[in-house]
Parts: sequence; C-alpha cells; structure tokens
Amino acid sequence: MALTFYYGAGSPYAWRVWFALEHKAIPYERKVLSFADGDLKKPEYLAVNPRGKVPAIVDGDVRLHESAAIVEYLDDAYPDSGARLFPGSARERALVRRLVCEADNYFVPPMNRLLQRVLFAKREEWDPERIAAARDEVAAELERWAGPSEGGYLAGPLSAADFTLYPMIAIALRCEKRKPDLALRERIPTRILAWMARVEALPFYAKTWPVHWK
Ligand SMILES: N[C@@H](CCC(=O)N[C@@H](CS)C(=O)NCC(=O)O)C(=O)O
Repeated sequence: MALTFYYGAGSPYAWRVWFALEHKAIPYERKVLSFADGDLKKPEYLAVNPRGKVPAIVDGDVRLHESAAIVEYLDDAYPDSGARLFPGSARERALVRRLVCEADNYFVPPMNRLLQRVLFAKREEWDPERIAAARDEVAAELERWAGPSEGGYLAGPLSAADFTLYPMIAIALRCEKRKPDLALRERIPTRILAWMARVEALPFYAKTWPVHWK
C-alpha cells in the first residue's frame, strides 16, 4: 500500500515533505486537508497527528509527524529509491542537517513574525513599522546563508537543506503578493535568488506549487 501523505496547501513544512517524496521517487497518496474547514482538528486526523498540524505520513504501521523527522525517515526507510536527501559522507550529511536546523531554528522565527504581521493580519491592523522590522529580520537572516556551493545547491548536491529553506522563503515572499510595497525580494541576496531559480527548475517543482497561490 502506498504511503499516505497528509498535506495542507501553503504549509512550508508540508511542501518540504512533498519535495522529499518526489526527490525520492516514493509512491504516495496525498490527502489534502483544509485549514478553513477544520480538517486538522477532526478526530480522524488527530488520530494521525495528535498535534493537529500538517504534514504527517502513514507508511504501513509507521505514523509520523514533524517535517524534519519525516524527511529523515524517508531517506532511511527508502535508501535505494530515488536520490538521497542526505547525500555524501558523514561530514557532508552533517552539513545538510546543520542547514536544516538553521532553517528551522533561525529562519522560522522571523518568517513567522512576517506572516503574522502581513498574511494572517487584517489589512486594517497592519503596522508598517512592525512589518518593516520583520522584513528586515528575514533579510538579515538570509544574509547569513552562503547560497549555492559547488554542487549548485545549499550543501553541494540537492538535499533536504534545499527542500527545507525554499518553501520558507517562498511563503515569506507570498507576503509581498499581499503587500506589494513590502520590498522583500529586493533584499534577498542575489546568490539566494540564483539558488531559488535552480530549485524552481526541478522537474517536480511546478506540481508542488500551492494550488491557491496560482
Ligand atoms: N514543526 C512542524 C510545524 C508544522 C506546522 O506548524 N504546520 C502548520 C501549517 S504551516 C499547521 O498545520 N498549523 C495548523 C495549526 O496549528 O492549527 C513541522 O515541521 O512539521
């Protein structure tokens, strides 16, 4: 039986897992949950993920939530399928893990502040100073990222690091769609924009783009 992937459109964490499943060429059935309809808090989903968040997977008798753990599981459970999410030597794999930790620990907090202040706030409650401060924090964090290395991606070859950071930047940029004068894109280092273009050229990229962002 194919692995079941519980997904919510626009979730950068669910997007990470979708990228990983595609990269690993693992057969899966994707179940789309609706935030608006409260699907994530329904008993049938809470039985899968008691935290009521996406993503989650069910693979045989394995139930797993937390995107970083899912991505690690996919690489461990399907070592011979598709390409590795944590490729290379111990040292190279450690770099992938470090970048995943950095994205989750250091990019997410300012990203969340920006989302809260723009995407999830009513326009009439927008506070330009607090929005600009969050945008500056996101931009400052991206200045710390080296961008693509020799293999063309964040840790060299394409890896879990790319699949983690890309959706986070994409949702931050989504704020600019709602607030065109946000001026975030112009603050993103060109090396990061060049790396994003490489991710956007991946064959499975288009199908993973959140449907309501089209
Ligand atoms: N640390 C979790 C974060 C998951 C998460 O926060 N998902 C959000 C969507 S981006 C969610 O499901 N929120 C619904 C809620 O909290 O009610 C992961 O990496 O999977």
